[in-house]
Amino acid sequence: ISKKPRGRGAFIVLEGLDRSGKTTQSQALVEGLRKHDVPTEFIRFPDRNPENPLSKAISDYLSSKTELDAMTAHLLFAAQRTEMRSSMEALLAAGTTLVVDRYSYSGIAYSMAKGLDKQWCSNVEAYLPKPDLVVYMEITPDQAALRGGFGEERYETRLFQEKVYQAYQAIKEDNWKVAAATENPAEIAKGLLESALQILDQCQALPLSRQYH
Ligand code: FDM
Repeated sequence: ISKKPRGRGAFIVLEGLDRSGKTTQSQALVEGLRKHDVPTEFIRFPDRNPENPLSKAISDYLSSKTELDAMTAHLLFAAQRTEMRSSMEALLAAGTTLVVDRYSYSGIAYSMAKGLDKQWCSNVEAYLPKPDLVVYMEITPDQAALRGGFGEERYETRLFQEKVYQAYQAIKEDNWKVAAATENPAEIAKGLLESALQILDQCQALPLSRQYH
């Protein structure tokens, strides 16, 4: 069996409001890439494995079992990414592509929605690896609300989702790929797979860079 030798994997992040279809699309992308013989792993933030103390602290906070100051909560989510950094970098270096459901941008957008300063929020993320591709699943809070009622978690209110939406608008970078979340899911998946394969080709020659540094 002859396979094209590959360099490093691509670091691909999906972002967007709750109900934007990120999780469905991340999973479709993982499958699509694997069908193209691209070794791919799926990661999501926050991780909620109850065996891991950071994950458990985040889960408890999201389900309102615990309360935390907004800055402390921000640091906690960022701590989980920091904790994952070396294993993510090792996978990428070994040629594995990572499809990541939420990353620093969720951290920043959800904290800005609570009134925290964009710069302070970004500083905490500065030394983490920068994605090669960020896909933003664009959906308005109105459209998201049409997809059904909210769950029980801390951020699942209409007012808060409005603020998160505004925050995403404020942090969106020019090189993000914006996908209209209300389009046909199969069409979105096709577009994302094309972008991912393209970025995979381009990033081979480039070192991984840092978020805001
Ligand atoms: N969230 C997620 C944050 O507030 N900060 C972060 O850094 C991350 C990664 O956690 F409401 C929020 C976003 C969302 C909640 O996410 C859990 P999922 O995708 O619903 O599991």
